[in-house]
Amino acid sequence: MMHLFARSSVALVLALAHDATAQLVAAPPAPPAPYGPVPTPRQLDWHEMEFYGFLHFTVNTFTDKEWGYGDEDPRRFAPTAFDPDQIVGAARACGMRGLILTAKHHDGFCLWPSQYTEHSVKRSPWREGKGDVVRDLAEACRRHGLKFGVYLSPWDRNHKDYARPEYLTYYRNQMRELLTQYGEIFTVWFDGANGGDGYYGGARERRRIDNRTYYDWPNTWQIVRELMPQAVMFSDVGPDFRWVGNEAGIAGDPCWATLNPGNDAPGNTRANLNQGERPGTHWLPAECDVSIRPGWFYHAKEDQRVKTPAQLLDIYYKSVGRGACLNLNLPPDRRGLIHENDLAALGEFRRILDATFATNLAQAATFTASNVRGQASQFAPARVVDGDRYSYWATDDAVSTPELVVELAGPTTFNVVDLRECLPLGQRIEAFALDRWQDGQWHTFAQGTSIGNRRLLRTDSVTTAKVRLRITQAAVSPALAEFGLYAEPAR
Ligand code: FUL
Repeated sequence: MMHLFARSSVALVLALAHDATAQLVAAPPAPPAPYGPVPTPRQLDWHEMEFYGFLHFTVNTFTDKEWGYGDEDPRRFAPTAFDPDQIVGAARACGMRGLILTAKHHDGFCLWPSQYTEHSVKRSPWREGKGDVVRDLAEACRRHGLKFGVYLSPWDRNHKDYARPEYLTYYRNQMRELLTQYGEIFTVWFDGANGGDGYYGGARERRRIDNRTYYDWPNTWQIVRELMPQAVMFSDVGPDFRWVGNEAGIAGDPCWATLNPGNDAPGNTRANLNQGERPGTHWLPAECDVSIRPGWFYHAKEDQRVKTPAQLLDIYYKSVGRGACLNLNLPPDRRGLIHENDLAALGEFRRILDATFATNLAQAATFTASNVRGQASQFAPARVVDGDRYSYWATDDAVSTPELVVELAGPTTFNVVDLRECLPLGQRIEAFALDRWQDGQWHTFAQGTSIGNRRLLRTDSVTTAKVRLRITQAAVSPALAEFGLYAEPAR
């Protein structure tokens, strides 16, 4: 993505050379210097995904549990009509750009035929023990153009060696299997949960670990870096993206992409995960994980408790719309399919999002800024509607609180404002206000703080011919990549 960033700037300069109306300066001004910690190329790719899904599927689906004890008979895993294309198709249709499968949840049952344990699909009647859920879903994701990721629970209530050093070798061997046999993996998701008691090879006891030291995370993470360098890793505190601090899908307001993790570890954090921290030592943006149902696994008793399209939209605006990524869990049922009720909610959710974002009502507007960096077209305010998240309106270094007036073709009605910063330059803007022009004066209709990857503000319905964005506080001169006005369809 850094390449893309550089390429688009070069293309722009070349285009300007042929543009007689452009006000060219002798030497085009340099882009603003990046501020604070900035995202790596793999984090930028992840930010671009914005919305992807979780698949919680294992023996729990058949035992009706959320956390299996680890003594489940592998024969319990018996989907009757498993269809990876139906599952991945549902994810794609609702706009997800990837899926993360619980290859192994806390109960230790493996959805792939790991050579390191018999506690897996090898012992399941499903496909006579020859099946591989990880392979089927990885391949279906590729067929449908989605990225594929894995959840490999560090806590293993089945394994006899859990809590001893030997288990770490087992865990890392399994990680290597997943990262070498299934093609590209976009993320590895490290859960911080550990409830202590479990089957543990028949010991049936409580085992405690020190979650700061037991897993030796730096060396486990190094395996992922070596085998899958472009993959991003999740845990409560990264290293690439963080937990948002709740399982309701709601990012803080503000939600900064930076954090001071210190020596926090998964399952043992003091940092402000929900809002992030500013200034922060690390670029560690938030992921909002939430299930479409009350539980993470499928339970028939929750068939009538699927989140409504309105609830899903609210989550979308409070996760993606606060600069985080949304990881929405879709639990396959006992057939091995996404249930009809979930499909119906997702379909309506997507229909509303598509109708909302079909037309940027500011696309044809005239943009006038109080300051443009070096007065160069390269940094002109119209860059905010060129559809390129790596081109941007920027100001001179000395100007950190500029204004942007957006003159629309005529009176226009909208209720969603969409903003984005140019992330390779860091998170720069700290507060902003939005005004509408009415009866010869400006009236403030919305205010906010963090923007980062994306800020969506759902407002009362506004009708006006002129909007003003005021950056009221910024650490350094802002670099705004996108500006949009949208109208949600009438309900
Ligand atoms: C939690 C786990 O304990 C849940 O079972 C689920 O996997 C969720 C995503 O993370 O910590």
